[in-house]
Amino acid sequence: MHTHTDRSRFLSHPQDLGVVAVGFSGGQTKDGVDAGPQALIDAGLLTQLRDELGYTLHGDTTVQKYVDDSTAPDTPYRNMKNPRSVSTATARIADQVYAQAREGRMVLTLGGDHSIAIGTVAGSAKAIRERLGREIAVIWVDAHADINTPEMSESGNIHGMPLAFLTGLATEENKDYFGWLAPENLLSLKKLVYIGLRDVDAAERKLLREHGVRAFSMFDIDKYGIGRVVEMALAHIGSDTPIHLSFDVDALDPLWAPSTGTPVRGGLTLREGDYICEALHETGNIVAVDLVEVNPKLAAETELGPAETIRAGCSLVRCALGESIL
Ligand SMILES: [Mn+2]
Repeated sequence: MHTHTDRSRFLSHPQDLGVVAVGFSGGQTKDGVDAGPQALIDAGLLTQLRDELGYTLHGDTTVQKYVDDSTAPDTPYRNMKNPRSVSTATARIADQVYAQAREGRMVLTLGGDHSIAIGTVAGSAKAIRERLGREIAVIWVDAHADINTPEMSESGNIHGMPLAFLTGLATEENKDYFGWLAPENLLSLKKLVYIGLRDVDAAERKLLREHGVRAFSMFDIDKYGIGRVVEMALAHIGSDTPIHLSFDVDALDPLWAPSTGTPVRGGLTLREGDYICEALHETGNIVAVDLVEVNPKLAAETELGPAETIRAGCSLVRCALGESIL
């Protein structure tokens, strides 16, 4: 039996967990990532959080589908694919995350592709600003930087763009295309830290350099070790800052998480991933956790592929929410 610590700097009800289960795949083009949350739930994740970590669960008990019932055709706009349905879904997700977070609860969002973070981070930022008058920091654990502006993007897939919208590098007036994002809830580029990068587009690299965004690539993890990297990441955002952890399962090496849309070799070991989550939990500063890009339909031919990926995903979430070895 492991119990999570109730010590939380920013949550009034840290033992209460608001669950948002997002069956959404419109931010990219591969089938199956919308089945990620159900696969995690079927593997017992929510039961484990309730029975082993002692959380009281709120929010979704079944996965929401975010079907776009608009009759307008979802044609590309500014190079974005499915812009209308992603904008509509993420606006709803922002409201759901906000509804849980304003109660002072920890929020867990299960994706879904990483475009959904446009909603989760916006919802967290709004709730924390209103409740505490503070800005959040985002720790983005990922193989990719996901900070393409629509015009920079080579693929047009919005799951490669969430941080451009969230930080205001990409702006849009039209409410049907992310214009609903409120300027006061945007994330400061100084409060964004990456861990695990290894596949960064040239234009993104230039942008990260220009803006001095703190990023720890796999090179840094090899050089300093994961312990020191997390320490430096936390030092950068400051010890008195609410943390939203957005964990893309593709940050893990495909050995541990093959069932994901854009796997890249040379990634984190499962232990390094778990360590990041454990160490962030230890700060008592986490206010929200996303786990995204688990796609049980991919690497299915390897038989263990989906099962291993789901198992890894469950482990990451439990560690972020307080599971410890001893
Ligand atoms: Mn990502």
